[in-house]
Amino acid sequence: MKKLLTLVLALALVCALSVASADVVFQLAETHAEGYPTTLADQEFARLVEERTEGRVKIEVYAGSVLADSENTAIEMLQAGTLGFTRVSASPVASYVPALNAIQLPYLYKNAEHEWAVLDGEIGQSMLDAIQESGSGLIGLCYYDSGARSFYITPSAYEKANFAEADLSGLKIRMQSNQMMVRMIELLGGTGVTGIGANEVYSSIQTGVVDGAENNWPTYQNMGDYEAASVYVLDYHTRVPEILLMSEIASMMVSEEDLAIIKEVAKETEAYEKEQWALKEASAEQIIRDAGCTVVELTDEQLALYEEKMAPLYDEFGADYTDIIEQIKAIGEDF
Ligand code: BDP
Repeated sequence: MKKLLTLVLALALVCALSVASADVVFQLAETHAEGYPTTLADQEFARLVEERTEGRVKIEVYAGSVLADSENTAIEMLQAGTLGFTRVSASPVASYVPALNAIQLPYLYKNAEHEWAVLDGEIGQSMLDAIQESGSGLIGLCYYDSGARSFYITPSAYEKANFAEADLSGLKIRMQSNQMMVRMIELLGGTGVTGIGANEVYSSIQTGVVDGAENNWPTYQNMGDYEAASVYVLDYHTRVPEILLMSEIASMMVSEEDLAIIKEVAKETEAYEKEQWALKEASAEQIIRDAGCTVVELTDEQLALYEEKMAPLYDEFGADYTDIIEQIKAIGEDF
């Protein structure tokens, strides 16, 4: 009887242990607010991971920069293994994996279709692989749409500069934390200011720390920046995708089978995010136009000036990736 009891107890312990070790709970840090396309996609990713791993892997999504005050902090937490996942812009990731600059050079893509043909093709996959192989401690899971970025400034800054000539002399513009982006604004005559999170841009414009920033319609609207800088100059300089990242340390805490599920499920959520993106892009533009902001459309000749002035970035940041850049341009011939 005693033997039987011991056996039953031992079995119960093994079961409890295996249940406990099978259940891993990770956190995912997101900069954007609840309801933003990337947040919705993170949540869909978390839901599918839990469903497909039958509860072995759980992911809790924290929106609104709650877990990390900047995307760089989130990336460093992933490297340290104190955070499992984050959704960030590819721009700060390039500071850790420079090859990523090759897919976010200015005027690289003809349109969104061209960009997605690249991201969903061999080049996109090779960039995700490069993140993992770079020794950065990061795993790139998939891309999300982030449209095109353009400059926005206060009315007085708009008067001060000459946007028709792509001359931003005298302007201080908040840029993402990426040397290439800082250099981009210098090529237009302005000064790039980094170290300001996307959620701090509004107050930085209001207090005069910067004259403006640059972003897509949804972030310009959702962060409320259009209320502080009401002139949006549509130069569409870059298309910088979003990236969903996993910590390499976290990846060691799940089975190979579950890691494969995580990677597969992430890719599946791209389509969902793109749908949400299209809806948000349209509604954000509507809100901004209805608010009476000045939306400046540039002529093809004016756009060509921006492209020309920013062209040195191809040599300065793309010299090691000329093959990839040429391939991207070649893919563009179909669009
Ligand atoms: C937005 C991206 C977000 C970045 C932000 C930025 O979605 O990840 O934090 O730009 O400019 O478009 O920092």
